[in-house]
Amino acid sequence: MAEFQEVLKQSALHPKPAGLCLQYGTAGFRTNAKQLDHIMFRMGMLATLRSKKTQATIGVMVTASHNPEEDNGVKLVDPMGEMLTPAWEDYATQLANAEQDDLARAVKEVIQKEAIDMSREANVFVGKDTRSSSPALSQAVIDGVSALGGHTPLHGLVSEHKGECAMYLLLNASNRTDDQKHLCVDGANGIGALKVREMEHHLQKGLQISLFNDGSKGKLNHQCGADFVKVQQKPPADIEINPGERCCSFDGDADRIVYYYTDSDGRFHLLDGDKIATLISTFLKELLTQAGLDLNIAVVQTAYANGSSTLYLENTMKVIVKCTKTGVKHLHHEAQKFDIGVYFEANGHGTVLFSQAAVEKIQQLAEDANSDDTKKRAALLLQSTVNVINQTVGDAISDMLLIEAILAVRGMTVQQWDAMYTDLPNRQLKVKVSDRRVIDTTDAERRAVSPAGLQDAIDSLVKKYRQARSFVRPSGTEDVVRVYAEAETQESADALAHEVSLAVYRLAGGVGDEPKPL
Ligand code: G16
Repeated sequence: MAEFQEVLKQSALHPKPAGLCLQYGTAGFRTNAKQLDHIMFRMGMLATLRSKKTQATIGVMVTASHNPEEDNGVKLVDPMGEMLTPAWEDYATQLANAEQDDLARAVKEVIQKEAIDMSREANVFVGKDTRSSSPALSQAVIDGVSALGGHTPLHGLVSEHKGECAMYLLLNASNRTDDQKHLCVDGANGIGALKVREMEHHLQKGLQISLFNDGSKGKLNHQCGADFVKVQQKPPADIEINPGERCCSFDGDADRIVYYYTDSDGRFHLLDGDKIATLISTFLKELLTQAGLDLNIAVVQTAYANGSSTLYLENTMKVIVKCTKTGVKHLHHEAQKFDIGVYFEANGHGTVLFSQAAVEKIQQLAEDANSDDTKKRAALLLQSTVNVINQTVGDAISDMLLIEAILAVRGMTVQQWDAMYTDLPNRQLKVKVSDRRVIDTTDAERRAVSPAGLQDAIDSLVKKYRQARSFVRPSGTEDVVRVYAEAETQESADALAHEVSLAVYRLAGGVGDEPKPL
């Protein structure tokens, strides 16, 4: 076949370092940018095959999101904007790890298994973040697409402006004071900062943004951004924030958002993905009641969700709560099972999904000339929410617009939002081990089944503290094991996280120095 001559010729220009083995993880491949050229070429080929198979356009996104600037990564996006289907994640790993002289065979295998008609057209959209390595790596993707005869149309995706306009109106029409309109945004020196710059003047009447870390000098995600703020539990390094001022941080590719403020005693308050899910689901539930619409609503979380948030949602809010493995792809699929599925990871990555039936019922009510004012207003607000939210994937900017609109509509301050429930003190740590795959988990990653003895050790450590919980899992985006602990006090959470880290270090092949107490 002519295309395999081309594969061999082109792939020689993007050679795989012999022996290098990488896994398609939580959000695709991620590692130091220097190791990724061959992966990009091969993912270009795989996207082309997927496009031929589905007869639809496939997306390839070159980004390492929250990771440091020197890393990069790639993920494939299916036709409806969803993450790549799991069977194809296995093909991605197989293609990525095929040695150079075995690549043509590995490609042929995918074609045969999936019975792909190679004469079909293929279209692949290639996107990239602002990392310095991204232009060259996305060129490698394009080379991979061309090697199998696919096309990479130059125009970008056209976004849906209808919803954003609806929210602009809402925000602009609200009677917030200047203080309430003010929002500090930390753009993490990434792509979100550039987009906020483009749109801020449209929002001015309802939202006055002070943009920090706009990419003009600082390094991507360095001492700033949603991951830094969430994990360090402090504001970005170079931001001066006044007590009580509402702030938010995006991550490098603007698919995560967390809010925060400091109080008059200088204490830092974080409003993470759990608080965001609570704010949004409370708002939606109220509107459903006002509208008299019988639609079920669920909140999907992961093991990282703060225990207080789960209790509040289940016992006070009385909404269905589900827990899945880490990774938005898992949350997304669970959320699709409900009329309205609100899903957020504690790290601020999430969105809201509305079923087609829910959208239709809301629309009917909004257009029903006989419905009373309360019902109509509720239906219109629900409709605006459907329009503003980016249902295909978490999007920090649309999440921010929705949160700001909810605060404006409810006349709520960030402090009142924060007071909905009190987080249990918690701590997240990382442990380096020689091979993180020795850790295997079950029960939505809440329990470790290997290595032997680790879960027993965690169980007996947890028993030492009140209101305590802890779990460990191998990261799918960094070469580390993540440790999470929460307890009644910060001292207990810190001590528990440290003790569990030591257990991981000792039982799962820790490398480097032993974890030190905090
Ligand atoms: C990605 C995923 C998230 C996940 C995060 C951390 O986020 O999209 O769903 O929570 O990685 O994953 P892990 O703990 O496995 O390293 P992002 O924002 O980096 O794309």
